[in-house]
Amino acid sequence: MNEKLYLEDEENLGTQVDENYEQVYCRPDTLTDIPFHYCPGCGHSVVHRVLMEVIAELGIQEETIGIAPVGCSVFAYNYMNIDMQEAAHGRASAVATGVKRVLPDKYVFSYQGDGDLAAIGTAETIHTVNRGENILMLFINNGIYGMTGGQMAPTSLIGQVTSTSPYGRDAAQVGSPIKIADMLCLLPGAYYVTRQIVHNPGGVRKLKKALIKAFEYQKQKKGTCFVEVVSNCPSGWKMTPVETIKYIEEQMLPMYPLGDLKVPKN
Ligand SMILES: Cc1ncc(C[n+]2csc(CCOP(=O)(O)OP(=O)(O)O)c2C)c(N)n1
Ligand code: SF4
Repeated sequence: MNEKLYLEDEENLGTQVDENYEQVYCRPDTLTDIPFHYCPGCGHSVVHRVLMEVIAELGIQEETIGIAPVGCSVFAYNYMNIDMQEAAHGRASAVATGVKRVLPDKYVFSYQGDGDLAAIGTAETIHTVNRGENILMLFINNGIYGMTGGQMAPTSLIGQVTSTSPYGRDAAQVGSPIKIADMLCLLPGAYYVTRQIVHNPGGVRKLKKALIKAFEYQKQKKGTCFVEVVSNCPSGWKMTPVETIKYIEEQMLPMYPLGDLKVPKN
């Protein structure tokens, strides 16, 4: 397919590229043409893109149902060009359970931030995984409540300054960060649990592979797949996008190490 291509850099904006060029990278059909509302540098946009690329490449656009959360990604259904259902705060995995049980042949995923999944939805999260619901739970851990003004989340780091911990998170007062993915590994219903990132190209590639695996396991009816993404929130953290990369690598990853936490034996 030789579509007309145009240069996008400032100097050559709109210049048509030689028609012999072939387009090798474009927006997948699984994303709508609506521009993301996320802050510059926010991990949500990259995760949306990767997830939708995977669904496009697996050819399951018509077979997939996503459950949108409450939080910054509350409007995920505006961007993801698939069937979507909104859920009340914290209840996405419960709604996903219902959808999957009624339509067991569909691919079902919940998409949730840490305030959603690890605070208000703790009970739903634990019991969904304990039941081994055959869904993908995609967990965006940015260590903060992004949408409502950067309050402390269960995942906030010790000493982390947030709008509700202005002197830094104090474990003696509010407890320690909860490693949700590690906890869920203990439940027999958790089939595949992994922690990934999206702030560098290698991380994006690995997340993509993890999501492909999760959908394959779902097809094989193996149980709950839980994919955590350690993500950045420049606005909530009051940092530039570049500063958030350093913060993730130096502060967050020691607490939330990357890689597979639970994988099938064979
Ligand atoms: C029952 C209920 N309580 C509180 C809120 C307010 N609220 C909306 S979004 C949000 C925090 C979301 O944070 P998170 O899930 O981490 O997502 P992020 O915005 O960081 O992506 C809260 C507390 C709500 N909508 N409903
Ligand atoms: S507040 Fe944070 S999580 Fe929300 S859109 Fe902005 S950067 Fe993303």
